[in-house]
Amino acid sequence: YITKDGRYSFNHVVKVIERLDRNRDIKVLVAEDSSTSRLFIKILLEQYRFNVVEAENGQVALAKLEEDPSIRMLITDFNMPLVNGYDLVRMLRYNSRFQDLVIIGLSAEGDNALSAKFIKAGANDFLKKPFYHEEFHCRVIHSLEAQEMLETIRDLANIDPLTKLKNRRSLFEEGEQLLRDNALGLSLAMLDIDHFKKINDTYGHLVGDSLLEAVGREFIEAFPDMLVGRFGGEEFCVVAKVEGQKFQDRLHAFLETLRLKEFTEGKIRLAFSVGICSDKVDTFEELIRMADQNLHEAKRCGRDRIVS
Ligand code: GH3
Ligand code: MG
Ligand code: MG
Ligand code: MG
Ligand code: MG
Repeated sequence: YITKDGRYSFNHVVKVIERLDRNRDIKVLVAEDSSTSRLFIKILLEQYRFNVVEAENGQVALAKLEEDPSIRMLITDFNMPLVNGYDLVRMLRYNSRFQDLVIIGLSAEGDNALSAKFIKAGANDFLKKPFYHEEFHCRVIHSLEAQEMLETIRDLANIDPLTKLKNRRSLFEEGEQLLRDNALGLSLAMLDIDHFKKINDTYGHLVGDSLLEAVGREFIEAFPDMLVGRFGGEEFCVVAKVEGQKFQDRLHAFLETLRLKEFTEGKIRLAFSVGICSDKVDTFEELIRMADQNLHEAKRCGRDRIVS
């Protein structure tokens, strides 16, 4: 970071400015009963351009976090009325919704067991009051960047980079979980683009890629409430908790809108063959296998159709 003559390097300064710029979009909740301390922490955070919200006790903090899922970080005092900081952290971490919230615990010096308690309950870090401003800033930024990196890595592991849909691995993982959680069963559709090889051969693979990219966007827009994944090359999977006929109607409407769309300058039109399975099954693989059989049947009968 430091150049030979002891100055910050240009790259470092650019990084700091970019960090400050990103912080504007990061909402931080400060839970602290002392209004002086709260104001002080708010000012420190605002120096780093964070968007700060406040809570005067643990109960208010919990309510604010529940109503505003855009809060990314919580800085919480230990001693507060109604719900203390330690219980707040425990309650939050018990709920899967708050797993990605960055939490930093704070308390006045004295109780050495407190930092261990906070960390065990799931806080990312802990600071004793009074603290140096520099240490506060470093810990806040480190915890935040560690969380951001974790989320980046998780996305890289789970999301197909071209279509932005779930990749095959996370499709299976989430599909199996969905099946375990839904005793009434699921509906699954396997969709395969018709004659996609011909599109590649005619227009080139880059045009093929941009079509898959566009198809991914269409899927995300059309089925925000369902599990959608890229099963393989030009094969997609949609998994839903809805009953078979309703599911088929939605897919049908989706394919009709896609059919009318002109993709890219080449005005390419896409058709799909689809196999659906809505039977009660024991494993996710079984559901895929049966939908795949119906997909083959759709291809065999002339393509551009749904078989269920
Ligand atoms: P069918 O109607 O029988 O499904 O014919 P098809 O040509 O779509 O099927 P086939 O399985 O023979 O070919 C699939 C093609 O999809 C071949 C492969 O090059 C192409 N493909 C798979 N993944 C990608 C990708 O990521 N990008 C591009 N551009 N093409 C891909
Ligand atoms: Mg307090
Ligand atoms: Mg295929
Ligand atoms: Mg195909
Ligand atoms: Mg084929």
